[in-house]
Formats: sequence, structure tokens, C-alpha cells
Amino acid sequence: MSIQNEYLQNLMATVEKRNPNDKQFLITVRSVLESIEPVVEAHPEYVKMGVLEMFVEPERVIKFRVPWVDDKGEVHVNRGYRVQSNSAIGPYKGGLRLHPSVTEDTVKFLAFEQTLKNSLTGLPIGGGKGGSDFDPKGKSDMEVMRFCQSFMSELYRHIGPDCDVPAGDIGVGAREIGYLYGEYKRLTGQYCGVLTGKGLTYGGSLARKEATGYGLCYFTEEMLNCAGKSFKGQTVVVSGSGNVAMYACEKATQLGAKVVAMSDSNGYVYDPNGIDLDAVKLIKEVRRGRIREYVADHPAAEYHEGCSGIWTIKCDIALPCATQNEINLESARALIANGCFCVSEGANMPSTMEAIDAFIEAGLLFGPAKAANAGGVATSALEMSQNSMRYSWTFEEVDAKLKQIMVGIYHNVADAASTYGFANNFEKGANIAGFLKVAEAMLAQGVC
Ligand code: NDP
Ligand code: 2IT
Repeated sequence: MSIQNEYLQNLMATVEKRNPNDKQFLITVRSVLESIEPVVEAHPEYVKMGVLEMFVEPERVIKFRVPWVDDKGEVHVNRGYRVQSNSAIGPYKGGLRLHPSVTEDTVKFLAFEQTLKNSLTGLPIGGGKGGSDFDPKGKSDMEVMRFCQSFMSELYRHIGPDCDVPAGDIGVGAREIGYLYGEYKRLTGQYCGVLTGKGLTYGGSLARKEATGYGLCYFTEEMLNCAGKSFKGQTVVVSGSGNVAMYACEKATQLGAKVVAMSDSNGYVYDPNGIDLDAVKLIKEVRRGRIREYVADHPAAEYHEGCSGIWTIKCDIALPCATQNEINLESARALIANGCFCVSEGANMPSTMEAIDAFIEAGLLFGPAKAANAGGVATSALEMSQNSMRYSWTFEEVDAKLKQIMVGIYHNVADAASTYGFANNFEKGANIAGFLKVAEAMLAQGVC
């Protein structure tokens, strides 16, 4: 597939010229422009008012130095980013990623995706993303704290509860959010909902920790139900063993599936008896250890070095929950050949475009990231609502709202796909449904 519409071809050429080094951003923009071709053709007013030109250009890209001192007294300097992509439907909203691979390209593509994802939640949140090339692995709590304080000492002037509300992503969990929040409060003197994913003792929402993984399974269960299937009795492979992966494993198991594999960036474990999630939580959440430690007290389990081998395990449903581009065409073919009938994305863009095309061509049920993993940010928006009300809902209340949102997203995406002639192509449906709301809001607000 390629872009056919001449206006969109020219727009893509401009984006390429302006962002020559942002490979992942360009792949993402191209795929979205391809999907929304029929929408643009049906809405000449979007073209007339420059909606597309504005949409592909982030409102603001903030880049800054993050100096910090390690436990030995040595100085390190990392690079921090916040990309505020689009505020048409609400304050910028999106996570912060701490990983050595983070570049401006990473944050730009994630912020662009986030705009469409946040639109799909139906809640009033715009799109943003941030992060740094700091590697939290192997750092002491004090080092992580000093880094977070330094990062916030610049970021605080760009964010606020009605302006931009960051949250967690890879490498940013409860510990990091706590240090970031403390520093924001100290610098501004404000006790407000400026971050989500906060601890339950200082304004966090019940069920936010579980929300992305649970939401992924609620979306996937609805997609399966509508195809006459369910999680019950299915064999599932989950990649990653972080926040999203753990709670995807938990909910898939509660829905009657058997999760047989999980991974980290070194390798994967295969347990034919079903993954013992308590053991994974102990290793990853408490000890901050490696997934290979799992086999020490699970004699039936095997550990394999390397990440891509996990997709050669025979399974019915695959839930990639680690990182972008973890399923390439070769892995996609292995999944299809082994009879996998559903792939639903917990991570952001875990499947390459070639892999997605292969899944859709082979008739698999494919849940695209921006729809399937929107439960995390949706629950972040529910945390913002609770903070504004100075009130807390119960776990059951938040979980019920999350489920309703995820079921709603599935139907919105499926309907948009059918309406625009792409029935059952939820990748295109998600791009179209997400874009339509953002475009209407941008149109209403004029050239700005
Ligand atoms: P965590 O940091 O909690 O976990 C990340 C997991 O993925 C770890 O198991 C990690 O292994 C693995 N991983 C990270 N980078 C790589 C890599 N380059 N290659 C292989 N494995 C890797 O992050 P989250 O669970 O929060 O995020 C996972 C994915 O879900 C990301 O794509 C994120 O953007 C997305 N997401 C997260 C949401 C959230 O609410 N947290 C919401 C929606 C999407 P290791 O421990 O070895 O680093
Ligand atoms: O990719 C994502 O949606 C997230 N990392 C969660 C963002 C948020 O603001 O909760």
C-alpha cells in the first residue's frame, strides 16, 4: 500500500523533508496518512483549513539537558524531551520513557500516536510524550531520584494539570512518578494532578497500575467475542514482563486463558504449565531482576536468550507488550504458520508495518496499539477527573469504567473501518476514528 492522493503525497514529501532523521516518526505518519485518505477526500474543508498540515507538525518540541550526580560523585549529562503534539481535544497527555534508546524521533512518533489514541478514549485529552536516554537499569534509588529531580527542574515550567499531564511508560513506574511529583511540588508549591500513575497515598487512582494490561484484554475479549471466540481455553504468549505485560497476563488468565511465555530485553521463558505470575512479580517488581531467574524454581520452564524466539512458540493469541518493532515480518509469519489467530498490541507499535499487513492479509484478528492499549491513558484521564473532584472512586468503579471505555473503543474502531470500506481492518479503523475527532476539533478552533 502507498499514498495515492496527490495532496497527501505532497504533504508526506514535506514531512520527509522537515524530519529527515526521524525514521520511526516518518513510518508512523505515512501509515496514518494512508489510512485516512478516504476521510480527507470526503472532507475538503480539512484541506482548505490546513488541518492536515497542522496535524503532522507537533505544536512544540522541548529538548533539554539533564545533569545529575551518581553515588560516586561523578557527573552525568542526559538529554530530556517533551513533545507536545496536539492540544485540540484537551491538555497534552502521555507518558515519559526512560531508556537508552530514546531519541527525539522516539518521542515524536509516540506523541503523534498518542494524539490519536487519546482521541479514541472519548475523554478530553490531547497528545504528548516525553523521556530521556537515561538508563534506570542498575542505578540506585538515590541515583534515580537525583535524575528525576533534575529532569523535573526543567520540565516543570512546561507542564500543569490543565496544560500537560505526563505519566509512566518504559522505565517509569511508581518510584519515578513519586520522585517527579515531589520535585514538581517543591518547585511550584502546587499540590495538583500534574502527573498520573501517582501512588495511592498522594492522589493516584485505583486500577491505574493494572489499567493498560487489563484494558488490552477487555478490548481483545470484545474483538474475540464479536468473532464468536473468547480468551477461554486459549494459549497466549505475552512479550515483556513490565507493567503492561504483567497485568495483561493477569487478566488473560482471569478470563480463562493459559499464558505460556513472557520475556525481557535479554530473553524469554516458556512455561508449559502456565506462567506463575506471582513469581514474575517478585522477580521484576520487588527484586528488579531478570526474567531468566524464573526457571530456578520452575523446573518445567525453559529460558531462551534473545527476544524474537518468543514468536516461534505455538499459541492462539499473541499479546506483544514490550516495545516497538518487536514483531517483524519473519516473526509475523512464524505466528501465522503456527496457527495464531489473534494479535493484540499492548506495547506501542510492536509490529512493523510489514508484520501488520501480513496479519491482516492472513485474516487474523488484529488489535492495533492505539486502540488496544488505550486503557492506560484512559484511566490516567479518570485519575485527572478524580484529582479535580478531590475524590476517589473504588477499584470496581474505575475498572467498570475502563471496561466500558475499551468495549466502546472496539466498536468505534470497527464501525469506522466498515464505514470507510475497510471492514475488519482495525488498524485503519483506529486511525480513521481517532483522526476524525481531532480533525473536527481542529477545524472548529481555526488556524492555530
Ligand atoms: P516497563 O518498563 O514496565 O516494561 C517494559 C518491558 O519491555 C520490560 O520487560 C523490558 O525488558 C521490555 N523492553 C523494553 N525495551 C525493550 C527493548 N528495546 N527490547 C526488548 N524488550 C524491551 O514498560 P511498560 O510495561 O510500561 O511499557 C511496555 C510497552 O507498553 C511500551 O511500548 C509502552 O510504550 C507501552 N504502553 C505503556 C503504557 C503504560 O501505561 N505503562 C500504556 C500504553 C502503552 P527489560 O526489563 O529487560 O528492560
Ligand atoms: O503510551 C501510553 O499510552 C502511556 N504510556 C500512558 C500514558 C498516560 O498518560 O497514562
